Amino acid sequence: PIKAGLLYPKSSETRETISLDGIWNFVASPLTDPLVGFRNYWYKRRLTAVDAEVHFMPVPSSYNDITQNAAIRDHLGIAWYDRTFFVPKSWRNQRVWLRFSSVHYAAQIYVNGELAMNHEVGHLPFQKEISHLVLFGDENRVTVACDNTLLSNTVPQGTVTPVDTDNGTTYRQSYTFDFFNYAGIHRPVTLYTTPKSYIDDVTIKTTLDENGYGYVGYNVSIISLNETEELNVNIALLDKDDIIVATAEGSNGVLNIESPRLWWPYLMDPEPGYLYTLKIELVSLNNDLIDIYRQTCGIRTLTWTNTTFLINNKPVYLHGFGRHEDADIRGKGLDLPTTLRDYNLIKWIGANAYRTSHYPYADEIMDLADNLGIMIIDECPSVNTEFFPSSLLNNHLNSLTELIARDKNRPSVIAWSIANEPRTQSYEAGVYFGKVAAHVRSLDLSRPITIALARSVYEDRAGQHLDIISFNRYNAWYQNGGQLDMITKNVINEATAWFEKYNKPVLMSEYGADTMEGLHIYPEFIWSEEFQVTLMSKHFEAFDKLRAKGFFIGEFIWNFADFKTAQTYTRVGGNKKGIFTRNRQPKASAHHLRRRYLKLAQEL
Ligand code: GCB
Repeated sequence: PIKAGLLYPKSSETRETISLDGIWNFVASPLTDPLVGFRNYWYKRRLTAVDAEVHFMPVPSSYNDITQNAAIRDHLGIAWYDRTFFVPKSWRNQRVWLRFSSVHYAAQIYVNGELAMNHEVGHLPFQKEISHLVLFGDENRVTVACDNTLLSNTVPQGTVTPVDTDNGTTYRQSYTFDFFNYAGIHRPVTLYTTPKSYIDDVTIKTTLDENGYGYVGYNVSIISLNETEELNVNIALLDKDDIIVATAEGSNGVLNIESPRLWWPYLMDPEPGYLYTLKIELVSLNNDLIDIYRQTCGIRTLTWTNTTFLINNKPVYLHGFGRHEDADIRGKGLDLPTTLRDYNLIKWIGANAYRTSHYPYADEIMDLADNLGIMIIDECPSVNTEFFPSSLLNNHLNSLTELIARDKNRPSVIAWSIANEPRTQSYEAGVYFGKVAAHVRSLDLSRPITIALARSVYEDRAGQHLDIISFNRYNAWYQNGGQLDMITKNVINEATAWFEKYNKPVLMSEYGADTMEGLHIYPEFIWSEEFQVTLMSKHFEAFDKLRAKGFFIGEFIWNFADFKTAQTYTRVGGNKKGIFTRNRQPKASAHHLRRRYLKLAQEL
């Protein structure tokens, strides 16, 4: 669990950054001797000097699809990475930090052979001061032990079972969630400095009053080198043109802005995603600059009732997708060309929102959502939980603590999704999600909480703890496969039943159909492009009728793009429910969705 801030490393007048992205050495530990690297102290030498096959591996990237070796694709257990780096002599009087923006699933990080930090749960950043471990003005080595094993107490859960193969007994990982368990160093690795006394964290909350005044509340946490040192904090809020619009002193306070430019979602304003910058300066008593950090923020409010979700006091209808971080070759590794292509497609299609199914996405992806005004339902990595041991609860709560620490200042984040499709029918699950929701509320009361629910309305026991009811349902696919005349009424009835049970706003967080690009069958037949299009139309009909009833707040098609899954006979090269192919080209459904989303946008 983290106790400190998770501010993104940025260069400034007082801070330097060095990227450690690039080509690293990589060794997959044999499953027959998974602990060999620890027993033989691989972290005390260069990996090129150990007795194992070394591959070159790109960082950031998943390691699975880089080689021609199925054993690396399907690797289970520890994988080792290392590289060397220089620490400039000039950094001697600074604190030196190392940040991993995510390693999946668990990681141990060694610097020059000494353990620097541990982290568990993928898709979330972790960082540690390593000043005491590095050689200044000299070469250093970082070694990563990355473990992708998923068990009953990991988030997400998985099972490892022994199997008898042609080559003897081995172990296999299985999991019930529907995406490939890609692993490796998935996001950037950054070496950076802070001064000895530094800005550790900032929390920003914004509100508006009835006269249109904006208020930016801030709370800065400082770490000082010694307790006797007297420090001041100077704050300035800058608009997009770098003009100072308000100033303050002290580590917490409220800035008043007379007529603020509000953060509006995409298509609700000519300039959506308007961001201010909170400039935080840490100064000595005689005003010498010690540290400076710039945090972007958007001025907006979120409110919700039992029927409506409002942004800046205006009701919004959410229309978008569930997505994945997934691309050919790099898997879940951060890929900026794909990221930008995706946002261009999101804008082209006229969506205003998406859910980060089924885990937190990279900082860079979230930054773009802030900038473009795309609303995010921010999901933690809890997907398809089947049973609820107490050791799981702890990891689940930690994942939310870290997610909220990372994303709390993002205007794009409009809700926390605390799970996807957990088995919520048991008494135990009801108690469990009561605890998870209470934990989130203890950290952030400014955003509503949801779960993408999938058990039936009548048996669910988690909805009572939520602010928004999201539900996933595959009419004419997993239920009544192929039967397009069994969609509209079922969707209307189910959404209405959720509302009647819980008296909370309802959104459909998943619906869709696997579709093989280029497969045309008419009349509509499952897997064809025609089938996907008509299945959507039948849902649209239900959504329009539901909106007229007043409690239905959004529609998210599954999925934005095709993505890789584990091998199973129901998946042809992966899940094909994308409206874009894995290569981000439109299926017929994308054009169909675009017509609807652009029409919806006109109503906003
Ligand atoms: C779901 C899951 C999602 C799957 C989807 C499907 O309910 O939430 O992860 O990919 O169904 O296509 O089966």
